[in-house]
Formats: sequence, C-alpha cells, structure tokens
Amino acid sequence: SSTREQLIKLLSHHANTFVSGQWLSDQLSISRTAVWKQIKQLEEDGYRFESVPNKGYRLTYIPDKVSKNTVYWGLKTKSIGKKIEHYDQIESTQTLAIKRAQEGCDEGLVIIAEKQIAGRGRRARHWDSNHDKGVWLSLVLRPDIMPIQSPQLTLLTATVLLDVIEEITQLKPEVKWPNDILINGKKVAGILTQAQAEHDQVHYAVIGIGLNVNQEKSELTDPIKHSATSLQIETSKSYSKQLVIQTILNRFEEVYFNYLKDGFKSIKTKWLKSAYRLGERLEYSINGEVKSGVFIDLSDDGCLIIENDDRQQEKLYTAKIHWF
Ligand code: BTX
Repeated sequence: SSTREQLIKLLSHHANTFVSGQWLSDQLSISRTAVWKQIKQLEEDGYRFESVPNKGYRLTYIPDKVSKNTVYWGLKTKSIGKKIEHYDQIESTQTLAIKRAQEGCDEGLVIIAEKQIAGRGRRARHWDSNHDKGVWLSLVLRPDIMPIQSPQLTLLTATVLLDVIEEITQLKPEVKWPNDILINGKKVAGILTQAQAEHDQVHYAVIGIGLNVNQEKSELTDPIKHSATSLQIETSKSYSKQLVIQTILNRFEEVYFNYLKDGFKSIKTKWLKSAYRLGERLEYSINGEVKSGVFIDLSDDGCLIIENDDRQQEKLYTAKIHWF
C-alpha cells in the first residue's frame, strides 16, 4: 500500500499517544521532511492532528469529506477511479465526463461532485442534485463491445448499485427497467448511460450514477417528494459518502471486468432476480396504440420482453410502459 495509507494506518493505530516524526520516518523509510509533507497533505484533506514539539503527532480526526485523496484511499481498483476529478460544485459530472472522453482520457476516469447545478436525467430531464446529500458521479469506459451492446452497461450498473445498496443497508432494492433503482417502490438511484459509437466500435461510454444517500424526508421537494427516497429515509441512518463511492467503484470494476471477459449472461440473471414487476401484466403503448402483456424476460440487447395477449413475444425498446 502507499506511504500515505501506511501513515494513516500508523497514526490511527496510535491515536491515543503521540508518535514522533523520527519514528514515523523510520517506519515508513522516508525522510522526516517527507513525513511532514504527508502530514500537511492530510491536513489539507481534512485530517486533524495535535502536534507537540519533541513529542510528535497525534491523529485527532479523520474526515468524512469526499476529496480525491480520501476516495483514492481505500480504493482497490486497477482502472476504475485510477484518476479522479472532484468538484464541490459543477453543472453536471456527466457533461464534463463526456468532454473528457472526447478529449481522449483513459478508461476509468471518474468525475465526482458534491453538488450539481444542472444535474440531468434521460431526455433532458432534470436530476435533483443541487445539494451535497447524494453521490453524483460519472465514469468513463472504453469497452471493447459492439454498439448494440451498450444498453447492457446500464443494466450492469444497475446490478452494481443493487449489490452496493444491499451491502451497505441490508435492504433489498429492486430495479425498474431500464435504469431506476427502487426501495419500497420509490426511486433511490438513477443511471444515465451515454455512448459514442461508430460502425462496430464503441469509442466511449459515460455512465452517470445518481444515488440519494443522506436526504431526510423533509428535504425532498416537489416534484419528487412522493416518488423518491434515500438510504437515510429508508434506514434512519446516515452514511459516509466517501465509503459509498469507494464501494461503488470497487464493485463496479469487479463486475465490469467479469462482463468483458464472460459476457452479459450472469448480469442478466442477477438483474432479473431483482426486477420490479417481473411476471406481472403491464400496459404499454407502441405508436399510439395501447396494449397489454406480461413482462417475462430481458433480451441480450437490454430490451424488455413482453408476452402479449396473442401469446406473441414483443421486444420493447423505448416504448412507453405504464407501470401503474
Ligand atoms: P431519468 O430520466 O430516468 O429520471 C429523471 C426523473 O427522476 C426526473 O424527471 C424526476 O422525476 C426524477 N428525479 C429527479 N431527481 C431525482 C432524485 N434525486 N431522486 C429520485 N428521483 C429523481 C435518471 O434519469 C438518471 C439520473 C442520472 C443522474 C446522474 S448524477 C451524476 C450524473 N450527472 C448528471 O448530470 N446526471 C448523472
């Protein structure tokens, strides 16, 4: 692990006593000046120390503030989040990530913001994120897949969020096709995938994740007051956003690498296990005609498969579904 990690570890293991700069420099095999520089860096990231001449340092506070460095610390990934940009405030992490992707950034770049002034959902819908109570991030991928497969990335991300939410809260969320994560029927997270492709090649895919974490019920405002929820609302606990972000990135990389190696099959199985209203009757409209049928499966290109009243299967792309 990095010098920084080792330093934090040493300091947190000795939080009741002072440790000298000399002792730290011996333990870490770096100079005393280097120790001092690391401590300064930690202070900038919100760590606090008591320091007494001739005695040394004592760690008094570890921040929950999200910063590049606090997210790097604890990240187990090889490529996802290897480079992070973090902003207190930004228009939209998605817009910036797309810009970075077009400029040619490497796979794995993650843009994180505390607040988004112009967070967005699909089809120019608004995403409520002009406050620091949620995780708002976008990540850049350069997958070697066919353009027709890119909707799979949304479904893949959904399974990652299902796992992460379950791991953190012990609740069992559901996924509502194609891109909403629900807890008790209310939307806790949304996913926005935007890909750029040509012929048979995906140049980049940017995955935007919005997860409501620490909002209280009273903080949800119109128009999402009755349709949205947060981890805090569902469990009456607040969560370290830093930890939530690390858990998402660690899990994402694991699932994504598996997907590139072994394909979509296990994701599909997993997705179907938590699918909202699978096996139930839905109404949908295609070209203005209202039909109904049973939601029976998911296709490999990410469509809903419906068995209609004539016992025929229909694949729904962006048809409007009336979920009731
Ligand atoms: P969507 O188009 O499926 O959902 C948008 C709809 O969800 C809105 O019309 C509104 O009804 C509801 N909604 C808005 N804000 C929230 C919220 N905070 N919680 C629950 N429901 C809400 C979903 O689009 C995809 C959202 C992706 C958001 C991420 S955040 C990081 C990245 N940057 C960015 O600008 N977008 C993505």
